[in-house]
Amino acid sequence: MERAIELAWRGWGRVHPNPLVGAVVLDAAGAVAGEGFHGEFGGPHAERVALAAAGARARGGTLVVSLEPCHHQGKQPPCTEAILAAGIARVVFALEDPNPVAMGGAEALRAAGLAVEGGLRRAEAAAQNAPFLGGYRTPERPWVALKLATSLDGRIADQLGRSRWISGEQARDFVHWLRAGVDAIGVGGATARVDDPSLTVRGAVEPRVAPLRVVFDQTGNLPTTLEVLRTARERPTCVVAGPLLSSERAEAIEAVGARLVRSSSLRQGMAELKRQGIGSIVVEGGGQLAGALLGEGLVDRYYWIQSPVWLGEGGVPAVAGLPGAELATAERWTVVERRALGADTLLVADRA
Ligand code: AOF
Ligand code: ZN
Repeated sequence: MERAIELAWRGWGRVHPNPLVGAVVLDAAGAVAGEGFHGEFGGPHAERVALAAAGARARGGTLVVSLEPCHHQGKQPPCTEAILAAGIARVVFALEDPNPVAMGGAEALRAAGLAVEGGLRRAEAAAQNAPFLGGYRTPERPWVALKLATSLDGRIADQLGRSRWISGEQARDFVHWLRAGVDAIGVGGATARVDDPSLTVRGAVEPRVAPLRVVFDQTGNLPTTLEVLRTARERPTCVVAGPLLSSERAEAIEAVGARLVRSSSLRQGMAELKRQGIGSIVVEGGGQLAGALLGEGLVDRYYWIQSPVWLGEGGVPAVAGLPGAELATAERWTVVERRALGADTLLVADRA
C-alpha cells in the first residue's frame, strides 16, 4: 500500500478534480506482478493500468489499491469488472470511495466471492486525497489550503515589507509543485499590491489546467498594472471583491479581462468560486487574509514552511486578526506531514 500511495502522487497536477490513485498487483505467490496509477483526468483508472501490466499473472492474485475500486460506468468502465475479468482473488484498498455514483465496489466484489479488506493506511490515503474528499465534505465551497512561508518567529516579511525570499529554492520548488495540483491560487489585496506576484506554476509538474489566479480584496482597488491583472487575458484571473467595490473599479477589472466575483463575505466569495468550478484553492497570504480565513473556519489545511531566520520586531506576522483562543479549548490540528526542504521545514496540518 505504501507503494500504491507513492505511485498515486504521479498523477498530481494531471487528474484533479478526480482522485489520486495508485495500485499494485501481486501474483498468487505474493510477488509484484504489475503497478499502475491514474495519470490523466478521464484516463484509465489505476486498477486497470496495474491489471494490464500484470496480465495473466493477476489470476489468483491480490490487487492493492489506494482507493476503493469504482463500480460505475463514468468516463471509464467500472474497475470491479476488470478485477473480476482478471481473476483477482483478493482486494486490499485504503480509502472508501465517497463518490455516491462510483461507490459500492467493495460490496460488489465481496458478493462475487473475493476477499476484500478496506482501511489499510486509510489516514495517509485520505490526506493524499484531501482536495477530492473536501468536495464531498464541504460541497458548498472549495477545499482551502493556506500556504505560508515564515521566519522562525512567524513573520512573512521584514519591517519594510520585504518577503523575497524568506525560504530557499527547494521550498519554492515545493510551492510550484503544490500550485500545480489545485484549481486556484489566491492572495489578499495587500500582498498583491506589495509583492505583485505572478501566481503562475513554474515547476517540474505541468498542470493539466492552469490554476485560476484569485485576488481577494474588499475594495477591488487594485492597480491594473499589477502582474496578475496585466496578464489576465493570457492566464485566468479573478478578483473577489467585497461590498466596498465601486462601479469604476469593477469596470477597470473587467476591462483587463479578469473575472469579477462580488461577495459580502469571504465565505460567500468562496461559495461563488465553487459555483464557478473551483474545487480547491491554495491561499498564499498575506497575514490579514490568512487570519480572516482561519477565523472563519475556512481553512482545511495549512502548509507551513518555516525558515531558519529571525525577523523580529516590526516584521509582518503570518496571521493577523485571529481572535484569541483559550489554551484548554483551542483546536489542535492534525499533523499530516513534516519534511525538510533544504534548510527549511515543511509542516502540513489538517483541521481536525
Ligand atoms: C479516477 N481514477 O484510478 C479511480 C477512480 O469518470 P471516471 O470514470 O474517471 O470515474 C471517476 C470516479 O471513479 C472517481 O470519482 C472515483 O470515485 C472513482 N475511482 N477515479 O479518476 C482512478 N480508481
Ligand atoms: Zn475505477
